[in-house]
Amino acid sequence: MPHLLILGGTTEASALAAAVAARGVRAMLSYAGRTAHPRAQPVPVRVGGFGGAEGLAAWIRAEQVTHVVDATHPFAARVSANAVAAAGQAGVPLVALTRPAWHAAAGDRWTSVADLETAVAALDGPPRRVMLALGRMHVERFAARPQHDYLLRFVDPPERPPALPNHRLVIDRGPFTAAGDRRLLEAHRTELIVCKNAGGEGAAAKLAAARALGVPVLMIDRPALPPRRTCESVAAVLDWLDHATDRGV
Ligand code: 3Y8
Ligand code: NAP
Repeated sequence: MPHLLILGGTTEASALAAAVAARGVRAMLSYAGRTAHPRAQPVPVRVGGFGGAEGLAAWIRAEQVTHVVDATHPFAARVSANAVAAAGQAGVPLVALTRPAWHAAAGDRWTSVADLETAVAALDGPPRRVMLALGRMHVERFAARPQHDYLLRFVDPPERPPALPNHRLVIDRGPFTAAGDRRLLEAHRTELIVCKNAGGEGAAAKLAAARALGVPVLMIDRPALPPRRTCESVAAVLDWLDHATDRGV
C-alpha cells in the first residue's frame, strides 16, 4: 500500500494532491511554513522543516513513506537537494514534478541574469519604476539600490516595512491574471520587472502583461538542482507511481 510524501508549495503540488486523493492513494503534503495560511489540501498536511536531509530521512522512515514526489518550486534548491539525499538514505524512490522554464517569445524584452546577486547589480544607474515580483524573502537585498521606486508583491503582510525608501506594497497570492497584472503595471507605471524563471502558469501573468505593455523583464535563471528523475505532468507522476508500485519499490 503506497504512502506518498508530496513536497509542496506549488500549483503542480496541489494538482497532484487532488489527483491522488481522487484515486484514494494515501499521501501527505508538506509545506515549509513560509506563509500564514497555506492553501487547504484534500490530503493530510504537515507544516515546517524536517531538520535537513537527515531529519527528512528519519521522517520518511518513521512515517513509512514509500514514495517521495518533490513538487517544490524550481528555486527551492535546498529542500530539493535534501529530498534526493534523504530518499537515497531511506531507500525509497523519488521523482521531481517540475515545470519547464519560460522562454522569451516574440515581443518579449527579457534580459537573463544568473542569480539574485546579478539582478541587484544590474539595477545600478538612474532611478526607475521597478516591480520586484520576487515575494518577500529576498527584498532586503535590493536595499543596495534605494534609488528606484519599487512595486512589491507579498503573500502576507510583512512584520515590518521593507527597507526600501520608495516602495508600494501589494498583498496578494497567485495564481494571477494577465488583466490583473496589466492593471497593476499600468497603475504603477512600471518600467522594469525583476522575476524568477519559475515556469508554470501561476506566475506567468505578469510576463503577458509586460509583453502587451512593452515592459522589459530582468529574468533570474534557475539555480542548479541535483540529478533526479523528473516528470512534467501529474499524469506522468501517477504513471511512475503505478510502475514504481508494480515493481514493488
Ligand atoms: C508557502 C503556499 C497553490 C500554489 C500557488 C506556483 C504559483 C501562486 C506565483 C509574483 C510571483 C513567488 C512566491 C509565487 C507564486 C504560486 C503558488 C506561487 C511567486 C505559495 C505558498 C507558499 C509560498 C511561498 C512563497 C515564497 C515566495 C514565492 C511569492 C500557500 C502561496 C514570488 C515565487 O512571504 C514569503 O516568505 C513568500 C515566500 C517562497 C518566494 C520568495 O522568495 O519570497 N512563494 N507561495 C509554501 C511553503 O510554506 O512550503 O500559501 O498556499 C504558493 C504559490 N506561490 O497551491 O496554489 O506554483 O509557483 N510565490 C516566484 O515564482 O517568483 C509570486 O508575485 O508575480
Ligand atoms: P528552500 O530554500 O529549498 O528550503 C529551505 C528549507 O526550508 C529546507 O531546507 C527545509 O527545511 C524547508 N522546506 C522547504 N520546502 C519545504 C517543504 N515543502 N516542506 C517542508 N520543509 C520545507 O525552500 P524555499 O525556496 O524557502 O521554499 C519554501 C517553500 O515555498 C517550498 O514549499 C516551495 O515549494 C515554496 N515556494 C518557493 C518559491 C521560491 O521562489 N523559492 C516559490 C513558490 C513556492 P529543513 O532543512 O529544516 O528540512
